[in-house]
Amino acid sequence: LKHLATAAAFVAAVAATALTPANAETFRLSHNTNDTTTWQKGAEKFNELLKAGSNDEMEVRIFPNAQLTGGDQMKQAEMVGRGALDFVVTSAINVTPLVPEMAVFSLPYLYTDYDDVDATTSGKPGERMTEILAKKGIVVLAWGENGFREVTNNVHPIKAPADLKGLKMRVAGPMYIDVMNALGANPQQMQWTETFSALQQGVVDGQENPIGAVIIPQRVYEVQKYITPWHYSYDPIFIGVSQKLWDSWDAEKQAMVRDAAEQAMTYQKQITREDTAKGLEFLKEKGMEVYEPSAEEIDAFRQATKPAFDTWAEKVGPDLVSLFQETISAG
Ligand code: X2X
Repeated sequence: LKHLATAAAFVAAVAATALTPANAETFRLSHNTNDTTTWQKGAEKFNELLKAGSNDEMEVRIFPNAQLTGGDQMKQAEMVGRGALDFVVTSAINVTPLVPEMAVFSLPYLYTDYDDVDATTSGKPGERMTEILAKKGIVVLAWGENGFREVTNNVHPIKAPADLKGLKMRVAGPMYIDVMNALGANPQQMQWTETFSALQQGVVDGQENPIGAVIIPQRVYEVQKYITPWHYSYDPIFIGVSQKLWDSWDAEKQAMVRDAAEQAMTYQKQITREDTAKGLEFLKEKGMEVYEPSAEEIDAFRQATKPAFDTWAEKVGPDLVSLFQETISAG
């Protein structure tokens, strides 16, 4: 009898602790930039809001630098799709090996400004992409911003396509290989986590990334001399959650999580745009040489990248490209 009573007390104690916040559920969130970027700040904001919205019963532990996939930035989305990872903050180009359609966002010179971008992420194109990702087990909770990707290098200012000829350029994903080839450069796909030292050691001459989200916080200016804000490709980010985890929550919890993600990405987009707006001045102070191309010069880049646009428009599907283009021109 004594043993039974002890066992019953033990069971009761276990049941009681299950109800206390000490047993808060901790989810894993992966992203592939370091812990100083606006991706990280967006993830931290999401965690704050998630904790507040769940009375501290839910939280995320953030893993920067794609630690959970050994630095492999492409693999994170696939892991979320399989339910092996809970949350991801990742960008469109990183998902293209799993979902080629994601390359539509970053087609060269698809967008001219933030209004174009916002019209697509908040409209039908964003919804369509969300449906496509859902087929791979990834629930898109909210869109945020990596940004317009600008080109940097250590050899000379880039003013025209000819200036890229033969430059060794680090790129993140397959579409950018075709774009760089169209420009006459010598592209090499490389993980972001390996890029800083590759630039430092001269393994590659240049790279392209957004100013506010990545170039400034990750101090690319320390290892690169020249930057040309040519706005050639836009890259969104998003917070995604595994469908498995999502389906385990009731509607109320889902709404709370989505709301936290939306607010976090609104904040992330805002700080990214602020940091980008003052970015070129900051980079000049840090010793970078900025070349701001004219409208004619931009047009030359657009013409030169057209073959890559056409190749990838075919890959992602002409209907999807039209949906984006129609939304942009309607805005
Ligand atoms: O790897 C990159 O260039 C980065 C950080 O922008 C992405 O993750 C796509």
